[in-house]
Amino acid sequence: MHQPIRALPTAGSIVVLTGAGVSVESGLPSFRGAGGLWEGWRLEEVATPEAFARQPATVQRFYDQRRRQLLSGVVQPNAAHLALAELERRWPGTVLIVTQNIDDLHERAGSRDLIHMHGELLKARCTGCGAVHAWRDDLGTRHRCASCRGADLLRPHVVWFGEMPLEMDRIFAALAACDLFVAIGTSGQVYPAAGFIEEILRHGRAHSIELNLEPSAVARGFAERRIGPASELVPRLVEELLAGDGRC
Ligand code: BJW
Ligand code: ZN
Repeated sequence: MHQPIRALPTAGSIVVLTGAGVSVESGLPSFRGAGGLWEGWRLEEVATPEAFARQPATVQRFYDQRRRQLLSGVVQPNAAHLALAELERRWPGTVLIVTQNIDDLHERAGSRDLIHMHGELLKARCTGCGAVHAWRDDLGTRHRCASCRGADLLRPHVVWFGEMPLEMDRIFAALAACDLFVAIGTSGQVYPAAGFIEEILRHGRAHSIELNLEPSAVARGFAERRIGPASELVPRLVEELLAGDGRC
C-alpha cells in the first residue's frame, strides 16, 4: 500500500513536521519529558489564554526566560536543522517544514519554506488590535503596542491550548498533495498536529516516516519508524533522499 522511499517521484513534494525533539540537542528542553515542569507549573497552567488572563506576569516570565535562552548564543541549530535546510536547497521538488516549535532554529539553519503553526517566540501580538511586532526583549506587562498605542497588553505571538493554530488551510492542502510525510521529534499528544498522519492515511498517497527517540503516541500510523536522536537520523534520511537510488 505504502510507496517505499526509493519509489518517490524525483521532484516529489515533501512535508516535514517537527516538534520539540528536533531542538533538544540544541539545548532547548522538550515539554513532556524530564524537566517538563517550569517553576512547578504544568504546561497547561501557563500555555492557555485563561492562564494569561489570570496571571499575565507569570505567563510572560515563562516566555521571557525562553526568549532569553533562545537568544543567549548558546542555543544554535543542530545537525538535524542543518540537514533539513540542505534538503530544501538540493531537492528538485518542494520541501515544506511545518514546525510546532516557536524557536527560530530552522530559519537560522537556512530553511525558507516554513510554517510556524504554533507561532514564534520572537514576535509579540497586541491583544487589542492584533498587530504582530518583531520582539527580542522581555515582554513583561508594561509594553504597549506601537501600532494602536492602546492600553491593551502585548502577548507572545504563540498558539495556546484552545486557540486555532496558524496557516491550517495551507498545511492541510500540503498534506493532501505530498508524496512523503516525515514527523521528527514530536510526541503525537497535541492536536491538530497529532492528527496529520491520519490525514496522510486518509488521502492514501504519501509514504510516511516517523523519526523519534521513542515511538510517539501515533507511531502506528506511520509506514516506517526510525528510533534515535534527530541529529543522527535526519542527516541520514536526507542523504538517502538526495542519493535518490532507484527513484523513478
Ligand atoms: C527526540 C529527541 C531527540 C526528544 N531526537 N526525538 C482532547 C482530545 C483531542 C484534542 C483535544 C482534547 N482536548 C483539547 C484538545 C485540543 C488541544 C490538544 O491537543 N490537547 C491535548 C493536550 C489533548 N489542542 C489545541 O487546543 C490546539 N488548538 C486546536 O485544537 O484548535 C482547534 C482545531 C480544530 C481542528 C483543526 C485545527 C484546530 C492548540 C494547541 C496549541 C499547543 N501549544 C503548545 C504551546 C505553544 C507555545 C509554547 O511553545 O509555549 O505547543 S503546547 C506544546 O505542545 C507546544 C508544542 O508545540 C506542542 C507539541 O509538543 P511536541 O513538540 O510534540 O513536544 P513533546 O515534548 O510533547 O515531545 C517531544 C518529542 O521529542 C518526544 O516524543 C521525544 O521522544 C522526542 N525527542 N529528544 C528525536 N534528540
Ligand atoms: Zn495594538
